[in-house]
Amino acid sequence: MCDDPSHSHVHAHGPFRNLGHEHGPLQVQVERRVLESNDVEAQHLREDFAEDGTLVVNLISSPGSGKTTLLEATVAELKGTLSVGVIEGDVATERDADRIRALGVPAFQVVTGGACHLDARQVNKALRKGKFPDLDVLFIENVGNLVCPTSYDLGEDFKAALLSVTEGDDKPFKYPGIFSAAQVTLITKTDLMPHVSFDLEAVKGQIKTLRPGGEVLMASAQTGTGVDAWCGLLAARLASKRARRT
Ligand SMILES: Nc1nc2c(ncn2[C@@H]2O[C@H](COP(=O)(O)OP(=O)(O)OP(=O)(O)O)[C@@H](O)[C@H]2O)c(=O)[nH]1
Ligand SMILES: [Mg+2]
Repeated sequence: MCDDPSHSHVHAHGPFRNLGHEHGPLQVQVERRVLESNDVEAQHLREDFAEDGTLVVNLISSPGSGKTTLLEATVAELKGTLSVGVIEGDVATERDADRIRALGVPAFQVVTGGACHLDARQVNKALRKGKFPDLDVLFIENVGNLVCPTSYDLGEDFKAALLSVTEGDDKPFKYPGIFSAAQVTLITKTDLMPHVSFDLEAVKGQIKTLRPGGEVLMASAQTGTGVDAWCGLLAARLASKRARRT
């Protein structure tokens, strides 16, 4: 699992992939250092976000679960009342950032060129290069992957995991790391429920086991159902962050 540094993705994508002794002590040490230095950078970001009173949400899911579509629906709903910005992470293309910018919302695309997650240093750079205005809410759409992004703190207030009904009800059992790290899980594409076999109770039960007290929301960005509850959660979390600041 990726949230154990000794099983980090680094062996697959980092400069150490050819060391030839997977999970050997040297590799474990290197990976631990990578995660430790990411944690330091993330802590700086978290302090800056706290000072600015910006709520930061790290969206994580498999490719195609509906992160950008949910963001489109979310920013359309929030944009009149809150200042919203988006950092997009993808292996290639500016497509997702273009989709957000088309709605008149500032977005900066990080192209990882192969890496399967964003790290705190990339977020810091994106904030500087993106020239965002003062933000109430910053969304970070991570690279589509249920494993790698789990270990990387981006200074966010919370991770939100998305699970679409089309990708199977076994995912919280097979990829427990992200569903235990995420304070909020959004079950997406609920408009497709009548057409797929998806054991909602089993999914909810497993998420509650992995993350007692975590929130599970249902949403269809297509029909708009559940988007208001999601936006309500964001507004409440923003208000409580601001209240803590004062
Ligand atoms: N029926 C239905 N389709 C949806 C919904 N949300 C997203 N989709 C479709 O699912 C596909 C993928 O959606 P995206 O929002 O691009 O998914 P993503 O998670 O951002 O994908 P990556 O950025 O590649 O990881 C698109 O064809 C969307 O139109 C939904 O609520 N209902
Ligand atoms: Mg996307």
